[in-house]
Amino acid sequence: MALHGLVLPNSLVVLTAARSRPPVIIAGRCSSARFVFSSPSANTKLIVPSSSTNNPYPATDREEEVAGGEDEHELKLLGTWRGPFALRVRLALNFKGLSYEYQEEDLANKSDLLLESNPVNKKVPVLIHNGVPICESLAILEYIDEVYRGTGPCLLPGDPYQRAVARFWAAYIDQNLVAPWWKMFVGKTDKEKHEGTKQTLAAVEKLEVALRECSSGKPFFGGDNVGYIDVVLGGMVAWMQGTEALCGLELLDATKTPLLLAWMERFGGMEPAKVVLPDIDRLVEFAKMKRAQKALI
Ligand SMILES: N[C@@H](CCC(=O)N[C@@H](CS)C(=O)NCC(=O)O)C(=O)O
Ligand SMILES: *[C@@H]1O[C@H](CO)[C@@H](O)[C@H](O)[C@H]1NC(C)=O
Repeated sequence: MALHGLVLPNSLVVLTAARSRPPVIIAGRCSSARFVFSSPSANTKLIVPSSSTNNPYPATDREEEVAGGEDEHELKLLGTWRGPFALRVRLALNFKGLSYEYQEEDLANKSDLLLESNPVNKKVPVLIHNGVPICESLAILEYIDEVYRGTGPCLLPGDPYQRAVARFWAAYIDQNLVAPWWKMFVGKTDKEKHEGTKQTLAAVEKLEVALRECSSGKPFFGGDNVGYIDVVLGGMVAWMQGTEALCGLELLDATKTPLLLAWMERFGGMEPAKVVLPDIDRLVEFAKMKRAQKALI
């Protein structure tokens, strides 16, 4: 396994920055099939794209070196171990095989770095690339995908229509799954909780259809590889798995959502996901405690 760091939530975690050798990032093509995460080398950042026939955006045949010095690859992520928004960014970084420094934030006592980096929303995640902050998880995912186009699998597809579809479902997940799930979990009244539950269940049924259509029989929303929708939904995997313990209902079942159920198992079992997805029991315990305290989670 290529992660030379311990994943200890609530502490500063440094996921190996192999500084001895500068990363070379090759732009121009997506290496759709190459999976770099499990490389035993410390220099997992050094990836040459496979000669894929995938046509990325903007289309170009020229492979061009866009980064040479180590300063070009200074990535730091501010997040929380449990937040679905920060998790999706960590998933993306891991699946692309990028090393980064991770800083756990205490949302009740935000760091100066967070307040300075995201003065508008003061929220996590924030990705800081060579000192420049990028905010909002979906914008961060697109940024990573564009800047490290030659590194690891592409998140967004090369085809503009397919990209629009992927962005559609990402927005759908935020609006129709993440937000209602929250309402189901911490709704102030029974009516609100009930509404949240109804919306959440409706969303997973729609996502079942989306998975069927996007994957065309392949393992992921992204097809053969984990893509944009996979990591966006991936941030919710532990919460989805903890739903029964937290809200008293099974979110996915083998009859109504067989594909999503299988997807969740498959995704959660992959090494780049396993190292960041929170332990369900710990998450459930933490979430129950915060709900009881009516505290910010
Ligand atoms: N739309 C944002 C949502 C980010 C978000 O809601 N982050 C939460 C943690 S999960 C946060 O930082 N909350 C702190 C606060 O609101 O003060 C994104 O996609 O990045
Ligand atoms: C808030 O965070 C700072 C460091 O960022 C720390 O020194 C301080 O003790 C924290 N305060 C509380 C109340 O946790």
